Amino acid sequence: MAAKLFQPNRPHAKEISWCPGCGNFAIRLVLLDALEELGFTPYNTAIVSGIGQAGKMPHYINANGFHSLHGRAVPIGSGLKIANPELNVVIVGGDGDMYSEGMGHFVYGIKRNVNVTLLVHNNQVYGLTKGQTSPTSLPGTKTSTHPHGVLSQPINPIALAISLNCSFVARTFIGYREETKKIIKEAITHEGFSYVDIFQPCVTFNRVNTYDWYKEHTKFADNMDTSDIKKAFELSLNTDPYYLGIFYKTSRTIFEKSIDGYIDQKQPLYKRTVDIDLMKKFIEDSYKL
Ligand SMILES: Cc1ncc(C[n+]2csc(CCOP(=O)(O)OP(=O)(O)O)c2C)c(N)n1
Ligand code: SF4
Repeated sequence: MAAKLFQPNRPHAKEISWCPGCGNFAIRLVLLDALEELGFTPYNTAIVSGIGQAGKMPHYINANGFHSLHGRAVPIGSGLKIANPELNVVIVGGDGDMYSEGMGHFVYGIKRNVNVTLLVHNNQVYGLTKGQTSPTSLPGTKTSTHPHGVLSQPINPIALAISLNCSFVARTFIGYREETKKIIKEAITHEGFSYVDIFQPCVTFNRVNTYDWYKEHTKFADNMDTSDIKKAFELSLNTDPYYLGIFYKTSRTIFEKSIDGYIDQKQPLYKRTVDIDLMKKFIEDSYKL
């Protein structure tokens, strides 16, 4: 299906500033289709991003959008969802954005478990700032910051997320569009913090992890038991091939359902009126402490 609802109709919206051949184009199309097939509208959907090439996504989707600060999309998207649980919040970022600048927030997003979806465009390099080493760059890869090859070992975000009992953990490669769409749809409909790492070739700055490389080095795991955390962790450690698919799913109470603000009242925070006098008293009392 070619999604229409989420195609931007703003002036110059067609001027997407990604390099021809960049994997971000296909991720965008798959996401547009997924949102439309789930029956969402631009009004009840919000795309929140950090900084980077992937971070440009809110500009290219006709929905509510927030292009925030480097590494800060998870707390912003989570806050948005807490203020308005009626919104479908999709957070988007790059591997640098999420696993370097945003690593603390990635970990705490998983721990807090707000009902949002996180998509990480993992191209194993910093794209926007012209090819520096990222947390997932492979040892030996020549980058602008490591011209003789990356020295340190890469972060394994899938193993990390599973070890934190993340509510939904998946990895895919954008070369497999239909499978990616299915996984994204399942992540969005899952209740809890759902996380999908998407291998996305950066055709300009990463000459190692190309479309062909990902095809050769990835494989959908057969019959994954998504309830078995130990097995999921074991599969996540494999690097030859890197397994794709949904590794792990678990049902955890979401943050919104465990805070006082929503226990007695279901109305979104943003629709409630603020009692200014009560607020003043609260602030004054807190000064007295
Ligand atoms: C706090 C902060 N540090 C550094 C930068 C510079 N910066 C902007 S984008 C970027 C790299 C983004 O790489 P990645 O998240 O992998 O996304 P990609 O561009 O590859 O999609 C960096 C380092 C910044 N904007 N803010
Ligand atoms: S630099 Fe890389 S990630 Fe950025 S638009 Fe170009 S191909 Fe895509």
